[in-house]
Formats: sequence, C-alpha cells, structure tokens
Amino acid sequence: MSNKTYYITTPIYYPSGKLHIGNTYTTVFCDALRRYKDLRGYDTYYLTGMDEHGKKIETVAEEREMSPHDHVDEMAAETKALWDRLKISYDDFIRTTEKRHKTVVQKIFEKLLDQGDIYLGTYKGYYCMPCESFFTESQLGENNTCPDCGRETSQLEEESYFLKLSKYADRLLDFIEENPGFITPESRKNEVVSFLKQGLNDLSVSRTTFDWGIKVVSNPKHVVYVWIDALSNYLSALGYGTNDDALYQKYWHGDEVVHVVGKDILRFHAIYWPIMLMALDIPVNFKLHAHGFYMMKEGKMSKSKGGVIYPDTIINHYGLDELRYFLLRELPYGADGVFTPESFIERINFDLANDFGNLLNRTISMVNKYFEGTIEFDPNVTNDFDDSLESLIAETKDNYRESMETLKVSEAIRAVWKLISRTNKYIDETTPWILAKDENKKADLQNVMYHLVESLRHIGIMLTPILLDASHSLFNQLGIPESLQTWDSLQFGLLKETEVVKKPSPLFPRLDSDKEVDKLQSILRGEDKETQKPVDEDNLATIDDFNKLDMRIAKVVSAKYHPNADKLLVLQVDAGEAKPRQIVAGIAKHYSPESIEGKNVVVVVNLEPVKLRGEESNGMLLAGSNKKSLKLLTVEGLNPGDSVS
Ligand code: ME8
Repeated sequence: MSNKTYYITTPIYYPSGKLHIGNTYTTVFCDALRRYKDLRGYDTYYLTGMDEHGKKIETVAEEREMSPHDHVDEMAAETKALWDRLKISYDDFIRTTEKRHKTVVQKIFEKLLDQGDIYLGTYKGYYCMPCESFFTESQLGENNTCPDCGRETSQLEEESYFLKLSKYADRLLDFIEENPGFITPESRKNEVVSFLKQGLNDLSVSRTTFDWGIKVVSNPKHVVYVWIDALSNYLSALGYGTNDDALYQKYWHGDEVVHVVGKDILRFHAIYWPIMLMALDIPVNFKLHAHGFYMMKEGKMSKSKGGVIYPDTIINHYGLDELRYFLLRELPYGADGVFTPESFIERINFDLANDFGNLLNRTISMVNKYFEGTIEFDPNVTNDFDDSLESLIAETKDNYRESMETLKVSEAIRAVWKLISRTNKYIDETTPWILAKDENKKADLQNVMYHLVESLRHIGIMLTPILLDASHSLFNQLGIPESLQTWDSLQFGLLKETEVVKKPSPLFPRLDSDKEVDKLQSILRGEDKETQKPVDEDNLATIDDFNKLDMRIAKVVSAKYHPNADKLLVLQVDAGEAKPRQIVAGIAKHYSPESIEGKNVVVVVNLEPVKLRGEESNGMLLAGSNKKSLKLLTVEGLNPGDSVS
C-alpha cells in the first residue's frame, strides 16, 4: 500500500538582493511542515526555487555590471547555499531560466493562445517596476503612485497579449465557495472574494519592452509576463507536459498539494493561478496558505534597503535551532509579527534555555544522581500528579497534530511548550529531592524520573520538525532508541527502560541579555565589529613565517578520551612517518573517538611537544570554529604524509 502524497511549495524568490529573514520564514515554515508530514509517514515532495526573469532582475544585473545570466547564476548558488545552511529539506530547486521550465511555459502559452484564452490587444496603463505590476489610472494612488508600494509609476502603451480572466471569474467564485479550505486564513479568503466580486479585467500577459524573459514562440518580440512564467514553476518542476511527467502524475494528482506564500502575493496565487489551471483543464486541487509578514520595528523589510536581519547573522551568532524556533514561534497565525533584538533574545533565554533546556538538564542530572543513569517503567507505582501529566501528554499530541494540519505552526509549538511547563511544574509538585531522602520512596522517585523522561521523549518527537539539532541531542542524551522517536510511538509508557548520558550537555546556553541585545542592535545599524572581522594590519606574517610550519595530511589511526580531561581526545595519527604520532586535541565536545577514527585530517607536525594533563602532544589538528561548533579540516583523495601549503 502506498503512502499518501504531500506536495508543498514556497514562492520562487526574486534574485534581486540577499534573502532576509522574511523570505527565510516561508522556507523554514514549509520545511517544518514537510518534516511533520514525513513524521506522519506521508510521501512528501518539497519544491522551492528562484524567479529569475523580468525587468527588475535585468536592471539589478546592469547595476552590478553583470549579464543577467551571470547575476542569476550567482544568486541561485548563494540561495542554495543558504538553504543548505538552514538544513532545508527541499527535493528540487527550480530556476525559471532552466530549459525544463521554459519549454513548459512556452507550451502553456501557446495552448492558451490556440484555444482563445489568450488574445492580442493593446495595453494602456501605468507600470510599477519594483512590483512588476501594471495598473489602470483608477487603481493608482496620489500623484500616479503605485497602490501597493507607493513608488512612482511610469505610463505605458504597448501591444500585449491578454489572458481572459473575466471568462473564469464566476467559476472561480463558485469554486472558492464550494471549497472552504481552499484559501487560509479565512480573512485572506474574504479579501479574495471581495476583490473577485468587483469584477476582473483581463490580464496583460506579455511584454515587448524588455528581453529578459521567455519568448512567446509564435511572436518572439513578446516575452511572457513574469507572473505567468513564475506560477508555472509549480507544474514545470514536476515535468508537466513532458514525456517524463511521473512526478506530476504522482504529486499534482495526489492527495495534498499546498502552496505557501506571503500575503503580498495572495492575489496572484488565489486568482491568476487557479484560472490558469482551469483554462488548462488541470484540477485546482491545491490549498493556498498566505501568511503574514515579519516587520522590523522601523517598518517593512526589503531586500534592497538594508536595516534588516539576515539568517546567516543569526546562525553565526546564535545557531540554527534558535533561528528556526524564533521564526516559527513568533509570527502569529494570520497576522504580522515583529523581529526585535529583545524578543529574539528573550525567546532563547526563556523558552529554549530556561523552560526546555533546563528541564532536560535537570532530568538527566537527577536520573544520574538518584539512579546512576538508569530507570525503568513500573506501571504499578503512581502519584497524585501522574494522571494530569499523562493526560496532558495525550492532549498535546492531538492539539499539536490539529495545529500542524491547519498550518498553525506557532500554535503547535505553543502546545508543546504548555507540556514543557507542565512537566517543569510536575518536578515542583513531586519534589524529587525530598523523596530522595527516604529509602522507602525509591520506587516513587523512580516513577517521577520515568515520567520526566517519558514526557521529554514526547516533547522531542513533536519538536523534530522544528528544532533539528536539539531534538536529535535530546534523544541521544536520554538514550531513546529510534523506534521510540516516531509519531506512532507517541503513547505514554512505551519506553520500558533507558540509560541516560552521564553528563548532560546544555541544549541552549543562557545568553547575557543586555550584551546580546546591544550586539544585535549594532548589527542592525551595520556597526558590528565582530561580523566585520578586520585583519590586524600591524601584525602581518611573512611568507617565511608561514613556510616554517610543516603541515601534512594525516589519518587518524585511533582515538580515545583523555583519562583526566573531558574536553580532550588523545589521537594516534599516521602522518607518513615510520610510526604513528600522538596528538592531544580539545575536540571531545564536538567529536567522539569513533567518529573521527579513519578521517584524513590536516596537522601541523613540527610544533614543540607539550604535555596536556599528563599526555604528550606532538602537533596540532586544524579546525574551523565559531562559538557553537567546531569542524576539523578534512581532505579526501590524498594520502598520509602529503604536504599542505
Ligand atoms: O514575490 N515576512 O518573490 P519575492 C515574511 N517571485 N515573509 C516574507 C517577507 C517578510 N517580511 N518578505 C518576503 C516574489 N517574504 C515572486 C514569487 S511565486 C510563483 C513568485 C516572503 O522574492 C513571502 O513568502 O518578492 C513572500 O510571498 C515572498 O517572500 C516574496 O518573495
């Protein structure tokens, strides 16, 4: 039996500037939903990509003195690298300049032209370049400004093809009425309905004033309007209209199709897109979700204006889970949210460090202190508080599921945090430190510990789509087997026994609030010294200084924990010499001995030997690091002893 399918998409972003946390929000949001559906056992497919055509992109490329091709290639590579950094679990990244996309758009255009849904006419109107939108005079703001962004528009008259929106308007209205979940939140649906009720003008769908776009095959002086081009990505990426359309058949005609967009592009997705599908005789079986916007205190975020926060800044300084948590938790369903340094640091300190991280820490410390790290389930022992904790565990699963299914991710997270608070309260109620004083209460104490671990296991499972590293670390630290990390194992009492780690590693270190708020504020003002990292010009190394170092590739032959220091590993490495060389390295917090054995690392072998806590070290490993992580430099395809220069 095959699993239900789930196809989820983000908008394809314009490569008009560096992506900020607003664009990142949609992508992380879809990633969380996709991971949730994976957890539920769906057959999922996640599409994102880049919308590379149009006058605006042509202009940005010109400003950079680059060809549009080179510009979009660079931006696409940067964007993919960003998504990789954010561990976005996308399956495909479609670029509208790709041949596979262009062919489909040209086919769609010609088909609509042949069947009379597209016709040639003359366009008279006002054009807003930043918005890529045309307006009639009556739609304009004061002094002929763009009604959406308020900027100046320019007057145009040109030959254009038009899509007959008017022909489909009633059909679309009926469709929206008959499919209540088609557009969410409800307030957005209402916006669309009232817009439709005013009547639709036919849409201009081609341009002759610039080149950077997909040519209309039958009349190549026209390029296809960027929105018709862009919306088609949801089909072209699946191979629609080609010989290899298996993905299209499977996912578009499958069980669930979800387009997630910001409220700014609601109309395009709620009106033009379903009408295009109706005209193409393709089922309109997607659900559209339009979320609100993250704002800065000063107002809107813009790719080109600055004064915004970028995801890599947050990851460098604080970590990926911190970013994901904030983004997914802080934006209320259906409304806008504000990013402020204060709210960001508070969420880390209160929600992540105090409530969640501390609960795990205290639990592991107590299980070690009272039971030497091992506990088991004894259903015959109970206390007065077990029932209420157990029923909240069950309730949380239902609330979480319902919220995730209706795309209320922040509410799903809130439900999990209610359980976290309840579990913290359970510690206060059951007072394990008092039970521990009485030998006869051993079984009661174990029952309390068991409830804490079991509750945390449930919390960990529900957080797997949200906090990628922390949920993983929670399972490892509590010794939860993979079979009990699944959705189906969300049932109290399935964990029979476990052994937790000897020493807990904090999931989220508490931050110095004033200092970090100041730091974020100076980053926003563009004055952050730490991110600029100037080179010390007064202390330059000569080439001779550099050449003095004998750096080589070395293979880690064996590794063990240092007997007297928990931050150190003692390694034997083969650096191409007669016998292995011992190096002591401060990497035990980042690598276990097993995980580094066999790796080809880079070492400096001509350092003076030193003794570190009684063990001699004859060299140094090279690694990259920041406050949160450390990665050894490893090299494939070279042999021990090969030189590094
Ligand atoms: O509109 N808060 O691309 P785009 C939350 N190419 N989300 C935000 C945001 C904010 N402050 N700012 C942007 C386009 N977004 C078209 C789409 S789709 C067929 C073509 C997100 O680069 C949000 O998802 O301007 C919004 O819809 C999208 O970025 C706009 O991205």
